[in-house]
Amino acid sequence: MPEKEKVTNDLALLQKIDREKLPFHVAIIMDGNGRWARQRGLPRIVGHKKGMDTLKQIVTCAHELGIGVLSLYAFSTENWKRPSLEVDFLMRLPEEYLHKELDRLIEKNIKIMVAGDLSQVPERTRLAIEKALIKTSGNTGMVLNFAVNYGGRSEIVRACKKILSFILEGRYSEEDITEELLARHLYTVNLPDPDLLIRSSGEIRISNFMLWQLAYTELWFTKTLWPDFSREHFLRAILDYQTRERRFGNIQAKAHGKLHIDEEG
Ligand code: V0D
Repeated sequence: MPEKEKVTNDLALLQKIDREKLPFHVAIIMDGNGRWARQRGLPRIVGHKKGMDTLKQIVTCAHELGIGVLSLYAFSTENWKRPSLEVDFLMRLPEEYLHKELDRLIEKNIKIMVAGDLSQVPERTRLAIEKALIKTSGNTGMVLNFAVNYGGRSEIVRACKKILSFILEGRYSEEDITEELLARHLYTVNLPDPDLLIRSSGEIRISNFMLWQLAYTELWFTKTLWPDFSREHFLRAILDYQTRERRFGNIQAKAHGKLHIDEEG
């Protein structure tokens, strides 16, 4: 599609969006980078690189819209099983991203957070991320939450162990163990649960991402691979979210449109 047409398309969608009903927290599984590359006979790392360009576009779009939290699944605990060259390449991406983007993020008052176990990521990567966490810790605008070496089940196990250690120290008792307490020991501590989860590349599953937090989240799937994902898809996901009635386990509303699969793309 020519650039001009794309922009008019974006504008038409943008005008339809109700600024009063924006999802506060949007989570994204940025899937399909490897497949995008393979379809073009290119090495998988080229797909990841292209995926980073998409990421930058979506961060800008989310910030302009006034999204409160953007959570991104960047690297799962399972991703270590990939070929070591690919893992090495992926582990260089946080540094590359931050080298180019950190000043821009700071200008926009964006706060970076990380969900996941950084103790196992290479030191250079960890130091680059920690520097960004410190530099943006006082920012009060959009939260950019990167899941790195993250697994939903292991996050819950970790929370249980933390709570147990507090109990053994006599700081909590059994009655203190509630859903709210457990939630406060997850990586997402003070963040509200995601309102909308987007997954690209046609896989219709959660893949161990934010298991606890996604309990009542609206789900939106597209067959589009992450490198081809655009502002237009992001806006369409938000528009679709705005047509849904959220029930949070209540009964009054009609059961419709809970799970959406993008038709084309
Ligand atoms: C590859 C497409 C940004 C999906 C986006 C650790 C997969 C590009 C980061 C990043 C990756 C992480 C932490 C942080 C700042 C940036 C990133 C990984 C992969 C794997 F504090 N993009 N990105 N991290 N990709």
